[in-house]
Amino acid sequence: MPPATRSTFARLAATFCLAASAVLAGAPAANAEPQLDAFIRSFKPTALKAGVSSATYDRAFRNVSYDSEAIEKFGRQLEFKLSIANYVDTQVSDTRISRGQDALKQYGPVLNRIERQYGVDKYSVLAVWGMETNYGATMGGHNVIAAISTLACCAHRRNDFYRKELLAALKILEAGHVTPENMIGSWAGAMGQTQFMPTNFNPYAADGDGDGKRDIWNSVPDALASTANFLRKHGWQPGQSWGREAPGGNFKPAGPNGPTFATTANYRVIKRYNNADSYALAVAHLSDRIKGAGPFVTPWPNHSPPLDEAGRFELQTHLARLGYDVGEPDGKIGPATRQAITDWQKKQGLSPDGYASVSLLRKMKTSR
Ligand SMILES: [Ca+2]
Repeated sequence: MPPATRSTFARLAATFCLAASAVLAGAPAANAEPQLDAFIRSFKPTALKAGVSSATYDRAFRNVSYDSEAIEKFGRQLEFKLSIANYVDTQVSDTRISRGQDALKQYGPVLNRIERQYGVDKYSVLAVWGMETNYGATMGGHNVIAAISTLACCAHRRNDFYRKELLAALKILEAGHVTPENMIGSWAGAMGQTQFMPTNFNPYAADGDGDGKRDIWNSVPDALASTANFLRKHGWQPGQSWGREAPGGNFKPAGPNGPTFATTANYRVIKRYNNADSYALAVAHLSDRIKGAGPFVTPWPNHSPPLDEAGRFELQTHLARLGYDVGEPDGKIGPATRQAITDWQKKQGLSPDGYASVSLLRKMKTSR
């Protein structure tokens, strides 16, 4: 998701909806559905005035119902202060590197064409795609119109922001780039393989396969071209790298004892996608790793590597044994497991970052 949304949401820790969702287990509040229906009726004149046809409007909302998960996540999103070392290590996993290399083979000619057209190297384009949606595998699964209209209507704040996004989303449907059913995205409305917010679509989405539509959901060439176009229009310098690990570099994200980096303007362009150094360094490092480079030469100081799947499963089993609610252990670190880790860390007087590391498991195994 592009910057403005992700960083702002991360700061929300609202009590609204938490109590309700705990009681109703995710069911919408009793009056939520009529509230959304009323909103959909009242918003129509605004959409028509903006050039959306009545037919498009009605079709967009035909199968839309209240998205209780969007409301719940809007209220619940917490900021886990994962260190940059932990974040980069977790995100630039061996799986993500090898999938990127597979995608490089599969889409080689397309990537080369996009590199020539936009001047953005193919490894960086692939790395953004890998970070945003695991190369198109995880777009979020929400109907974008449902999620955004629910937030525009019924979230406790930022309704105007979501009204603007809804209008932009309806215009995308009006232009016929995608059908309402295929307009899939995150709970917050970040759409398709590139996770563009609807207002980012018009300026930055591109037609990579030449069929006249900008389909960032179903067309990989369109998604890759859109990412390249986004980076280029935000100032990407063709022929330049993001930077490199260098002793005496200008960027020391883990202090003087960790790896240091000499970054270029392109590193700052990556941050336009998501304004966090952890994200930008993960994209930068992933691009290098897909290209065949090795890990950073200087290790992160006092850093324990993330757990593999078996370790994550074991960690969840221990948390359950200690009385924490992690659901059925599945080897995946979701919100419940992260919350349980954080609670356990607090109880132990450790820094509560929710990071599932090898050393965390070691400590937990010996605790009572
Ligand atoms: Ca297209």
